[in-house]
Amino acid sequence: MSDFTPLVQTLDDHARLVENYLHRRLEENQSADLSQIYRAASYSLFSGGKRLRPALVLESCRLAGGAAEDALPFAAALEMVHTYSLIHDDLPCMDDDDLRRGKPTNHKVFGEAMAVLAGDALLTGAFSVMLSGEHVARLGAECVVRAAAVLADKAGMEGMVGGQTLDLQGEGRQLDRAALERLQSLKTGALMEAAVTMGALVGGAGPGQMAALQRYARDLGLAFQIRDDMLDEEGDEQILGKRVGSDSRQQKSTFVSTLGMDACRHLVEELTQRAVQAVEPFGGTFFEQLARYLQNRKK
Ligand code: GRG
Repeated sequence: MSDFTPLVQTLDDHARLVENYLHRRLEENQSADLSQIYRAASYSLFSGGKRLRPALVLESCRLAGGAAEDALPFAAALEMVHTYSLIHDDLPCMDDDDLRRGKPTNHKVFGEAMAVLAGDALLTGAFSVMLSGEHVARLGAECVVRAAAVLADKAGMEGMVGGQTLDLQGEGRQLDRAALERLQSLKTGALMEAAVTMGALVGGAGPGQMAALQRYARDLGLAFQIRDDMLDEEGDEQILGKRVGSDSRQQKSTFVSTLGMDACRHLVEELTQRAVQAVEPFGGTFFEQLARYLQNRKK
């Protein structure tokens, strides 16, 4: 039985760092007459997410030999993009959910139009954060542009948006394993891969480290999504902070509906093992602990 106390402490430390940074950035230039859009965006941004993606950015930077703080704007930007995706995913025209992280979804509080704008503002704001002059002066334009391009690609049509598109198209149809893996590698895996790639770029990773981290992120992302499907079936709504059973209500194929619960458990184990092996040669204790921790997560 592993002791995850040090890992949880590291995740908390990273979350605090990123949240303080986000608070500073959002409060910096706020015009008094625009308080409503700031309130709507902040409501979801500071509603208690696990902050896994920013932690992956910071730790990848560190693994590659950089200072984690140098990657902070990328970690914050990624969390902004992730939050936008959740706000839009919950809208009536998408998954139509009324609960997220134990709180009413953004559109339930601020209305649909403001929720759309809050998502848009977080997406575009992420690029303002990454491309700020101060940050470019510190890291150099080439590094910043390359890392920002990674997020643009992985969040876009050949990334998360593409995954969401396949998800919508798949409603009411039983997808096979290959189709599901493709869909989820885009919808969930793409941002995980963006996280390690941005962090590794800022840290100055060599090709071996970069490839290992990307392999890790792909396997971790898939394991994370399969676990998500399992929790949607057998999770506790109180702990998850969202409704369970939404996939079957919307007639969506999941790894559980395609493979069954037992096969999912084995697959998560296998993917976790593979993820751990990918980073082992680089002394990735944080990465190993995180993969094992997420394997049995309850939220
Ligand atoms: C609307 C463009 C667009 C995309 C939406 C990410 C996404 C695509 C939808 C969210 C719904 C969902 C179940 C996605 C799968 C990925 C996933 C498990 C997201 C939740 O990530 P966590 O658990 O969330 O890290 P927290 O709340 O901890 O930040």
